[in-house]
Amino acid sequence: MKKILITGGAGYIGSHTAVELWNAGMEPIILDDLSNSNEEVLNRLREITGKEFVFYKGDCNDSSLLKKICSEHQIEGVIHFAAFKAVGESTQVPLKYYRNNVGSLLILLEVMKEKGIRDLVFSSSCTVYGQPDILPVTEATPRKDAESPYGNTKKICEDILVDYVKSKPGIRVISLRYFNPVGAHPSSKIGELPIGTPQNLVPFITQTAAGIREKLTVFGNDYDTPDGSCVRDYIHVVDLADAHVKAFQYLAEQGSDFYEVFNVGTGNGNTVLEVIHAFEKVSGEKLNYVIGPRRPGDVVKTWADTTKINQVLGWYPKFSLEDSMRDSWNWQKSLG
Ligand code: GDU
Repeated sequence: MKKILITGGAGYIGSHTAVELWNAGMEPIILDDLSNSNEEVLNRLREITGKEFVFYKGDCNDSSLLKKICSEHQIEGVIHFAAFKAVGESTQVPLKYYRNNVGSLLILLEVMKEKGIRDLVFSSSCTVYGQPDILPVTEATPRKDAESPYGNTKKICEDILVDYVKSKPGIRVISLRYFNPVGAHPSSKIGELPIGTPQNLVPFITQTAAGIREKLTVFGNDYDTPDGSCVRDYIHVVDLADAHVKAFQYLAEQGSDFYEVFNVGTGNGNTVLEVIHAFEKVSGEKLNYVIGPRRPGDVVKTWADTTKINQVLGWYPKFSLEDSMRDSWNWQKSLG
């Protein structure tokens, strides 16, 4: 069985990807420092898959640990999720973000070179597009200056990968530009575990409905959108996880020194108010929300053109926005 190292494999997207890799006949080897997760996730993965995944607790910047993992397992590919992702925090402590997010990629690439590991899937983000001039966003849409150090780390990592592949190191790389991941595993055994007050919309919605937050504030309803609230492309995390499986299957058919980027979204944009209403419909809960001021730095509207990933990887999303809201809500309720 092909062994795939998943850095950040105990995190939100990483844990769901571990399940989908296993379902597709690949064995995930998980490395995570548990800075945004916990060991219970490993138990949950065992409950879902019936398999105890190999787990290393540690930092992806630790090259000796990476080498140790690669000498203990014949790793054939890597998915590099491990990164800090809080946009606001990144503006306060940018060096922490550059060191962790950019530094870990450099170390990982060096270890991959030394150990002869060819395939890498990198977690990028639609944040690299900023507010696009034309919608939907294709992979050819020009990237914009990043709005935050976090966003800049994703852009820089993409640039590093382009330059590195050009130097002909013998590797094959796909960067997946995620739109907004939401939802949880339909088993409700794994999902997003935001630390402190959630910054993202859907965890804030579910925590409000659960009574943990008093009310949700909709950040603006006077934008140039169908109902005035911002538009995003919300992709179910299991569909997103499946895109990583398809990416590996595709990489296996490519020659050396290959680099491609793919958008991963549904191809549909939804407003904040539409998300709230979808949540209310599937949960049967009335959400306490108010309209507040715009959030500085918010992109007004963005959604993906998914033609490339549909045609090239044969990947299509299976879950709807309502499925995502149902699974997010069931996950929230499972937390008690
Ligand atoms: N929103 C609210 N109220 C909230 C939280 C969010 O109205 O309490 C709105 C936002 O204004 C936005 C939408 O909900 O219109 C989605 O907001 P999120 O914070 O969930 O997601 P963003 O699209 O703003 O953020 C995403 C990723 C980040 C980062 C960012 C870059 O989740 O990790 O990549 O894009 O812009």
